[in-house]
Amino acid sequence: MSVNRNSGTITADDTVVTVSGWVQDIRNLGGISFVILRDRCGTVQITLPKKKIEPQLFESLTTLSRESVISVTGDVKRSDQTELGLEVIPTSFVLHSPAAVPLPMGVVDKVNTEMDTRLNNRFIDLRKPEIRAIFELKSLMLELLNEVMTKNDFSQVFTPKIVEAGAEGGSSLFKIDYFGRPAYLAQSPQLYKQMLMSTGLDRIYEVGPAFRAEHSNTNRHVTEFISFDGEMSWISSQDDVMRMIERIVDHILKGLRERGKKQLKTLGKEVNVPSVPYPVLTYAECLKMLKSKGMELKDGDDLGTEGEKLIGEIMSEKGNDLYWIAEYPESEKPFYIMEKDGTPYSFSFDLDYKGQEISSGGQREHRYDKLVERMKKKGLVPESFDFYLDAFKYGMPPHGGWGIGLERLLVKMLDLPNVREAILFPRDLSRLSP
Ligand code: AMO
Repeated sequence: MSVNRNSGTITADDTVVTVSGWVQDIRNLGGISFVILRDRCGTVQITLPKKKIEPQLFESLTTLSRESVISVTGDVKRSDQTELGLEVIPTSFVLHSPAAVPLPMGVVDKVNTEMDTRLNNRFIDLRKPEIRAIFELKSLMLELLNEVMTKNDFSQVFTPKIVEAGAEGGSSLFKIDYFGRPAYLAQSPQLYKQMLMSTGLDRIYEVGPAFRAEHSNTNRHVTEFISFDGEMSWISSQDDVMRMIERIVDHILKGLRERGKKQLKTLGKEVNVPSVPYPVLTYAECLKMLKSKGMELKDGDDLGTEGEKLIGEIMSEKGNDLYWIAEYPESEKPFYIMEKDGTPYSFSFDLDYKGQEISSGGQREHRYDKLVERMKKKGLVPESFDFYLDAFKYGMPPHGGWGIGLERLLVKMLDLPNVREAILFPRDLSRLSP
């Protein structure tokens, strides 16, 4: 009787095993041939000494196309030549699915395949252990996130992704036809998470897709990403929200470092865990820092990608990977952010990680009249937001919250060059398939 084993989990105590996987490679050396079989756990060598194997079996196994899916049953033998110290001498095999020739791209070839080719053939790209490791870490990240949110008394919620009004500016809305009425794909759960603050669900979080019609192709923007949003009531200031985010990010980074060791090793990466609290820069300080580096911005200007990068460099020289940029001009921030009365600034923040914004948030305007005033100031028509504004008319606690781009957090942590690396099937200006 054979036992089923994953390729990396065969032990010297096994005598007869069945291993299943993809044919990664076949080497024919005359008197002896090798089939390298790969699965989720690693690779195993199937060794075929020509004289000792039944000719039909030898012929069928050694002429398989690469990436075909098979199960092999055979005897486990010790071997000094393999990483595992073991090999399998086959007695039978089943071909589940032959792979067509040629492959659209290689799995183990040492050539650097273009990102477009990789994404066009993502099912093959994901057969590479170092690519799969990214998604195993993303899954671990979710586990850690749920853990830390539960520990801090947050309830997980799900809000609609088909909506009547957008919260983050008109230009990035995707319009859809909802039974003849115009509707949009949600850019963020912003309006709903705030409405929930009026219900007594004091602390909520959501992990879900967010849609943005981004009109440019950059390495940090996609049109669909996973947004990790939180909202909390009864805050005294935006500082309460910032401390909460630090607790969450710290738990995630530490957890990934501890529990993601195997995947990090596969990727050849280490996770640096900065100490909390993270340093705070105000927007005004950032302008001065940029000026000292020759980048002249006017008060009220967006820091932009270049500005963010430059500040990232300055902070990294000081050993700070993660840092806050707080008190943005209110003109730069959406209507729902609270103004810092008597100044042109706001109670807002961004969390930047190695020169890239990974989160933004702040204290919200919970006073109905002020909120309506701010909407008008931003050129919005308050009547279009009645469903939202109603929640502010009948008792709304002071509150604040954040949105974290989950993929941006992951790629920055792993120093990956593109947000698409952390998305299985990315969507962007030019990509709608696969
Ligand atoms: P914001 O628009 O800054 O804020 O988005 C929050 C975070 O989401 C990520 N992000 C993106 N990631 C990939 N591709 C994109 N096109 C993209 N756009 C945004 C970023 C960003 O920091 N409602 C507010 C949050 C709040 O105040 O609670 C919001 O959505 O990491």
